[in-house]
Amino acid sequence: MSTPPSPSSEPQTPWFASTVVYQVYPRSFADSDGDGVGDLPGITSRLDHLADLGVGVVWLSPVYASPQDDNGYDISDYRAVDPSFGTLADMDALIAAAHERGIKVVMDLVVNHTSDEHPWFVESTASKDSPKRDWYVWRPPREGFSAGDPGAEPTNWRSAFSGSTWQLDERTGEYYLHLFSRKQPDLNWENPEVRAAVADMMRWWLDRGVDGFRMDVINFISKRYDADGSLPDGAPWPDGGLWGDGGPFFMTGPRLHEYLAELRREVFAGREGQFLTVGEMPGITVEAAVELTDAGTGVLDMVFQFEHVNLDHGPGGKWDPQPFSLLDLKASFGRWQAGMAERGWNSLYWDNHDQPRIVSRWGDDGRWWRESATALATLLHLHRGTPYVYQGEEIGMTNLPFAAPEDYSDIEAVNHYRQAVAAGADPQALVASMARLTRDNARSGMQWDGGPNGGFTTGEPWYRVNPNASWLNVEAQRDDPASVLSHHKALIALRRDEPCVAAGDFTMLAATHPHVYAYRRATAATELLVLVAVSGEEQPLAAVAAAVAADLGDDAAAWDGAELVLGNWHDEVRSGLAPLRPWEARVLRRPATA
Ligand code: TEU
Repeated sequence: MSTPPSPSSEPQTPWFASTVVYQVYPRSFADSDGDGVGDLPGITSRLDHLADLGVGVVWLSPVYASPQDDNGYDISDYRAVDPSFGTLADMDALIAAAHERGIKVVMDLVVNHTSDEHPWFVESTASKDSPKRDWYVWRPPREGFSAGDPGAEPTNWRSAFSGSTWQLDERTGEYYLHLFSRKQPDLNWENPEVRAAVADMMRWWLDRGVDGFRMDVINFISKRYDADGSLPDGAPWPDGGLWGDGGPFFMTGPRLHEYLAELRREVFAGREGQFLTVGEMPGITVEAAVELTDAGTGVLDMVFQFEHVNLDHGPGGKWDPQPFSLLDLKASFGRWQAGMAERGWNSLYWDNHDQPRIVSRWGDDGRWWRESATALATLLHLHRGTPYVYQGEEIGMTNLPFAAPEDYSDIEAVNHYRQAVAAGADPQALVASMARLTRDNARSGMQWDGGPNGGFTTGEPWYRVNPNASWLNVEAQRDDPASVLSHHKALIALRRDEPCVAAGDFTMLAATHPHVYAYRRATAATELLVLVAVSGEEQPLAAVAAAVAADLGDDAAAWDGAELVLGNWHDEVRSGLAPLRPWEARVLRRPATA
C-alpha cells in the first residue's frame, strides 16, 4: 500500500518537468524558398504553430554545414549553417523569434564524429605526423595482415550503417574508426585538444543565444581500450554475418562521466540562464542514467534511452521486426519510472527522426487512427519525465507506403538493402519487410494543409510527402476540438497547469493486464488516474479496479465521482472505472485521500 507522499518527501522537480520539447527535422519541416528542402526561415514562419501547441523548447536536428551523407549528422563546419538551410543571420532570427514566444532553442550537438570533409579530418589524414592525427581514432592493419587485405580491419566491429567500422586511408596505410558511415569518422575524445575544441564551439553557440544541446550518441565518446591502447574484437552478431558487436567497447565507456562533467564545467559553469542538456544514449541502463542525470551529482539533465524503442526489434535487430507486447512496454517504462523516482530524470518519447511513426507502429493507423494516436499520446505524456513531440506526431502522421527500393532514402536503410540483396535476399520481400521500422517513415514532408505537397514546399520535395496529407494535416485539425492536435494541446496544457503531472510520484497499476495501461500520479494534494486501452476491443476494468484496490489500497468506486480531466472519446463520455472503449484514454483527478 503506498501512502500519499508527505510534502517534505517530494523530490524537487526541475524547470523542464512542466514543459514539453518539440523536435524539428529541418529538411522536412517547412521550405520557404521552394527548393524542396526545409529551411530556417521556414521554421521561423511556423513558430506560431509551436507556440499554439504550448511547447517550451524546440530542438533542431542539425543545420550545420554538412555534405548531408547522413542528413546533417555529418558536420563539416560547426560554426556555419548549411546553405540549403539558410544563413547564420537566419539562425539568429529564428532564435530571437522563438525567444519572443517564450520558446527555448536547443541545438543538436554531433561530436562523437565529424564529417570526413571537416578541416580537422582533412588535416588528420594529411600524414601520420599531422598535428591533428590524434584527433581521430587511427589504427594500423590487424597484425599479420596487409592494409586492404580482407580481415585486415583492426577490429571486427559492424557499423550501424552496415559493413565494417573501419575505413582504410590508402595514403597513410592506416584505418580510421567510423561507428556510422565512412564519411563520419569518430573523434578521439582521449585527446584534450578535441574536448577543448568542442567546449569552445558549444560556448560559441550559447553566446549566440541557444539554450542547450541534444547530444548525439554521446555515450559513444569514451571507448573501452585495452591497456596497450588496442580495441578488442566483438562477439559475433546473432544473425551470423561477417562482423561482430563492438557495442560493449564503445557504449558508456570508462571516461564518459568525466568528459561530460568537464563539458558541464567548461561550458555552463557560471553562465546565467536555464539551459537544457539531453544525451542520446543507445544501450544505457537505468542505473547509469540515474548517475548521469541526478540533479546534484549528474552531468546531464536527461538522456534518451532506447529500451522501449527496441522492444519490437528481433534477434537480428531492427530489420528483423517482432510483434509488440504491451506487457514488455509496461515492464520497461515501469523500471525507468521506479528507477528515477527519487534521483535522475526521464525523457519520454515515442517518435523522432530515427523512429517510425508510433500510430502505425503500436497503434492503428486505419479504423482507430484518431483514437489510437490520442491514446498513445496520453499514455506517454502523463508519466514522470519530460515529453518530446516529433514534428507531425501532434497531428498523428503515419508511416509511408514503400513499394520499391527507390522509396528508401535513408543511408541506414539503403546500405542495409544493398548488403542484404548482395547476400542473396529477395529484393521485393526486403522492400516490404524494411517498411515497418525504417527511419524514412519519420522523414517525409510535414503535413501543413491539404494542398500540393501538404504545404511543405512549393517545389519538388527532396523526399516524399505522404499521400494522406490530403486529409491528415494541421489545417484540418486546428479548429477541431476532437483532433489529435487538440488532444496534444490539452496534454501539454495539463503538464503546465497541473503540478501533479510535473511532480507527482508514479505507481503502475494492473501491470499484468495485456491490453490496458493504467497508472496513478500523486502529490500530497492531488491524485490522477490514467487509464488507456491499448486495443481495438472494449476493455472492462475489473482487473484495474482490483489493482486500484490492491496497489492503492483504495476503493475503486471512490473514483466514480472523480473529475474527468481528459478523454479522447467525445460523444458519450464515461467516467470512473467504466469499461474503456477501443483505444480509449481517460484521465481522472481527485484531491489526495489522506
Ligand atoms: O542516432 C544514433 C542511433 O542510435 C541510431 O542510429 C539508431 O541506431 C538507428 O537509428 C536505429 O535505427 C544518432 C542520430 O539520431 C541519427 O540520426 C544519426 O544517424 C546517428 O546518431 C549518427 O549521427
